[in-house]
Amino acid sequence: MNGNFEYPPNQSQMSGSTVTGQNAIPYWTTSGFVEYIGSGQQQGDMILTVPEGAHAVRLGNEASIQQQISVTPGLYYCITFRASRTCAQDEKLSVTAIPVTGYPTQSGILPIQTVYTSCGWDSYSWAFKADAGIVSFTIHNIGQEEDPACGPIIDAIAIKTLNMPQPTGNNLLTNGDFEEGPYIPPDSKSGVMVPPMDEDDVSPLPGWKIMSYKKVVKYVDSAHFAVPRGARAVEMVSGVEAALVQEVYTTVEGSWYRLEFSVGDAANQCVASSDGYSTSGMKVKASAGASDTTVEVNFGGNGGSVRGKLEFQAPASPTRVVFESLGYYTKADKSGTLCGPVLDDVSLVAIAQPGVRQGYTAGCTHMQPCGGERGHSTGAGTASIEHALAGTHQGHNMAEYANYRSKQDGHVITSGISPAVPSRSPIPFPRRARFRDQERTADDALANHLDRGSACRSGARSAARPA
Ligand SMILES: [Ca+2]
Ligand SMILES: [Ca+2]
Repeated sequence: MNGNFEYPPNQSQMSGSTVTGQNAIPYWTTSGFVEYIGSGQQQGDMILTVPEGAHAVRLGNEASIQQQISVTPGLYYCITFRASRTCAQDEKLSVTAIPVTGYPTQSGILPIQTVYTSCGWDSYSWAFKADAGIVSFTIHNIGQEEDPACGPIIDAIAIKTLNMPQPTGNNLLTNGDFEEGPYIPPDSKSGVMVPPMDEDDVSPLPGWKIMSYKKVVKYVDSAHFAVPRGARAVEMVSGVEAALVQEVYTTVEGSWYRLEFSVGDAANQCVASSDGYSTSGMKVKASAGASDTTVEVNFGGNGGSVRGKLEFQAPASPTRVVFESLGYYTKADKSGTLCGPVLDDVSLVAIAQPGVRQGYTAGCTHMQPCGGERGHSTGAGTASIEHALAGTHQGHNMAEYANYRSKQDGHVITSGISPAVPSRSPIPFPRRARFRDQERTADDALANHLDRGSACRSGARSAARPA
């Protein structure tokens, strides 16, 4: 309720724009230094804007807003909200959901330092499982800035039930078409960020995890982006710093599988490298088992997609399927807005062993008789790597690519996530710390160049059930 903060506060519990009573804002309980911000409000020489409507709240150091929401026990829920930075410091938000029974607490840390849209505010998503009929939901600014008023502005908080699609006989992957995911406000022209998460967190993108230290992927809709199939897909906006991962537990060690996927151009003029010069295309690396392939798209920022395919023998089970963008891309408008290739329509199916391989005689299982009756000869070495995109140059492997990029523009390209570690179930996710040393600063610098003047939204209002 009042998730967009348009119901005005009780003026007797206000001092100017500062909230002085914890129940001043209808339906919310606040603590710490919270301000009720009006669009156009002046702060020093800066005019504040709000992400939605005419009002929002700003959370100072250690400030929080909290609301009890009615949910159905056992179901999964996804919260979408907008946040904008008002200062340049590193900022993080903590979100928690605590059932009335007090246990278990589910929480997440959302990194909001990097700005992904040209207007300065982004939509973020976070998901939880309802463990009771009433859950206390809190957004807390854990920042410790010198200026206590230097906190993020929060607005447009909405909640939706998250369906959990099941794998089918035609696809061993869950939610391979990305049709299930966070609520995207219809007036949001720039999608919704899906943050990195730990292994046991509920993912806003059922089936998929975002592996990163503090970078995101963007969930986009066909109303505002070119989507390869259906109404939703994922835009990979963080280069190799964020990987989209799914563990498939139904694969059998030694059996053969085919991974297929679409890599697209979102028709958002994503045609520049992070230094603003035009790029010759965007590359996505797909890995499964011990095999990988790279697919490139080059549609000039006008939309379009190609299919990628990877046939591989599972060296272990579960099989980890990993996608990552191999570059940092920005829009052609010189705004520095980060963008990237779109991933959609991913499928994984069991296949017969494709031909007899040189030096590879394993793989005779109850599912896959020896001999390769499919007759799909692919030459020596590891599993077949096929590029669906004929006529474009072949993908670099990561080392070659890093070398290539460092020569091109001096970027530090870090190594990606290896899916090839053959370990037994469950495969531990790499710790976030692994990414800490790989942090790169160029895109954070980019964020500081953003033009915050242009609008991220059209006139329509959110239609979701407000939180
Ligand atoms: Ca609002
Ligand atoms: Ca889709």
